[in-house]
Amino acid sequence: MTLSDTAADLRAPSGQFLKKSAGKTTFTGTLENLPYPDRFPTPDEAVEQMFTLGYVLFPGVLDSAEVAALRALMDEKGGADDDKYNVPGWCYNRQHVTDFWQEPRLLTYMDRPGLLEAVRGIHDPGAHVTGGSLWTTGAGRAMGIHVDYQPFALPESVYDAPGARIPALTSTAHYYLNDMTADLGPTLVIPGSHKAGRPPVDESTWRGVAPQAVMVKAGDVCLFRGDIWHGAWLNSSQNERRYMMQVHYGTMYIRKTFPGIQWEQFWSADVLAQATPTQRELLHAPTGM
Ligand SMILES: O=C(O)CCC(=O)C(=O)O
Ligand SMILES: [Fe+2]
Repeated sequence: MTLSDTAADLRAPSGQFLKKSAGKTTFTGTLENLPYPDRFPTPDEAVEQMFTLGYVLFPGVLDSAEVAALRALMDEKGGADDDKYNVPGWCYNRQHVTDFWQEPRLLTYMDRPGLLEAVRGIHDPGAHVTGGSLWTTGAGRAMGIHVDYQPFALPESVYDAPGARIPALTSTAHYYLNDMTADLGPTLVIPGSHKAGRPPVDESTWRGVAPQAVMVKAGDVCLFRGDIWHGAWLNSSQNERRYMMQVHYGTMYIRKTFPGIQWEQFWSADVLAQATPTQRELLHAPTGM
């Protein structure tokens, strides 16, 4: 398959991508798990793996009390009418924006030690939080293989060129708030697939590598590049819900989905009072070199 016959239809005349995937990209093969780490990675190891495999697992970022608090916060934001999140013919789907500008209880989830150094290692100068979501999904939910952000096509050979270092412009930290099982619909990641340099088109494997499950424990985090091919396995449980938080990061060339903290009129007094200097830096909208 060449770039021209697969990715061309996904591009605007300017050469920029318009879509995250095309055609049928749902993975229905045999499910295998990503290797579970035997320890917390060092920042250098994490940064290196973000370039080679495109994802890193961080065990035990949250303790059990923090997992319970975050789940409770998600239920609180969901409100009393739980039924409204049941989408007829599909699944329970409750997703709220991480409202960093008005919710001080979210501040603690953007700068966890070890994870933050990895984020800075791949996005600096100017690594910042660009958005996120609090997301609870139920039985029947699955997501086809896609990229989150791959702004332009690159031939695969570029990634293998000696000395090449293709930057990740965006990344996402997924905080899992369940002990994951296959029937809860784990996230799927194809290791190394950011080197495809394009979104998937009518395919759910890359170079013969199948998607593998992020089979982690509650409180673990998976950080992955926006250009890696990923999706989610079917939630085949009777009535079990998967609780997950996404925190999106980007380089300074990526816009935020909310006003930067320098525009204080949009921010709550509580957040302004409680944000640490590091959190302020991450919440600041980049203003240039
Ligand atoms: O729910 C998941 O595990 C994957 C979510 C995802 O890939 C997305 O929101 O773009
Ligand atoms: Fe995604």
